[in-house]
Amino acid sequence: MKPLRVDIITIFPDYFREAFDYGIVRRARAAGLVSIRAHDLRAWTSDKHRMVDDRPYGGGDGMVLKPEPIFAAVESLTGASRRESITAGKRVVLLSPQGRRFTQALAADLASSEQVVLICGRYEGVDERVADALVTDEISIGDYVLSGGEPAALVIIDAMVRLLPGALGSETSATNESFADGLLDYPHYTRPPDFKGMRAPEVLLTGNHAEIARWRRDASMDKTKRNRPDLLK
Ligand code: 9D3
Repeated sequence: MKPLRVDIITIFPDYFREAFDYGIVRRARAAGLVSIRAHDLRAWTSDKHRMVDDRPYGGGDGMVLKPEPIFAAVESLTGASRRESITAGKRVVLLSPQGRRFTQALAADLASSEQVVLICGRYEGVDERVADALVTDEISIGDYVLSGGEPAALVIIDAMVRLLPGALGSETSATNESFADGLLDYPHYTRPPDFKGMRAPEVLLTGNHAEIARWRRDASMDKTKRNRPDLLK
C-alpha cells in the first residue's frame, strides 16, 4: 500500500527532530506505512528578514502569522493553492484553538487519506484567509491553551499512524480499544499478586474466563461512571 504522506508546516521544525523515532510510529515509518516531514515555514518567505508574522490589523496584542508563506508552503507541498483545487484524498489541516474538536473518528478519517498537511499556528493566531480559503479542516485537540500547534500535530500524527493497516502488531487491533465501544478500558494487573499489601483482584488469577469477562465489563463501567460520566449520557 502507498504510504500516508504527512507534512508539517512550522516555525520550529527542530521541535519534531526525534518525535517520530519511538514505538509504533518508528515501526510504521520503518515499514514504509507513513512518511513524516517537518518543514520550516521560513523557507517560503521572500523578504530579507524572512518574516513569517506581522502586527494585527485593528490593533491588539501579539503577532499574527502572515498568509503568503503559508499559501506558498501548501502550494509547494500539495500542488494546490486554494481549497477548491485540493484533490480528494488530500487534507490541509490548520491547528488552532478555534477548530473543531479532534476525535478518534476524525483520526480514522484523516488516516484514510493519501496526504495530510498540518499547519502549526503560533503567536496570537493565523491570518483568517488561511482558514477561509486554504484549509480543508480546522482542528483543536481540546479546551486548554497551548503555546502553538506543534504539540497538537504530535497528538494527531500519533493517533493517525496507529490506525494505519499494519501499524499495530497482529496481536492487537485498533477496533477493540477504549473509545471504540464508548467505554473506558478495564483495569490491568500483572505480577506480583501482592504488591506492598495491594492485591490484584483474585478473579483474574482463577483462569475462569467467563467470570473474568464479567469482572472486566463491570470494572469498565465503574471507571467510566467515575472518570467520564459524559460518555454514558
Ligand atoms: C486569547 C485568545 N487565545 C485563543 C483561545 C489566544 C491563543 C491561544 C493559544 C492563540 C493561539 C494559541 C496557540 N494554540 C494553538 O495553536 C493550538 C491549540 C490550543 O491552544 N489548544 C488546543 N488545540 C490547539 S491546536 C492549536
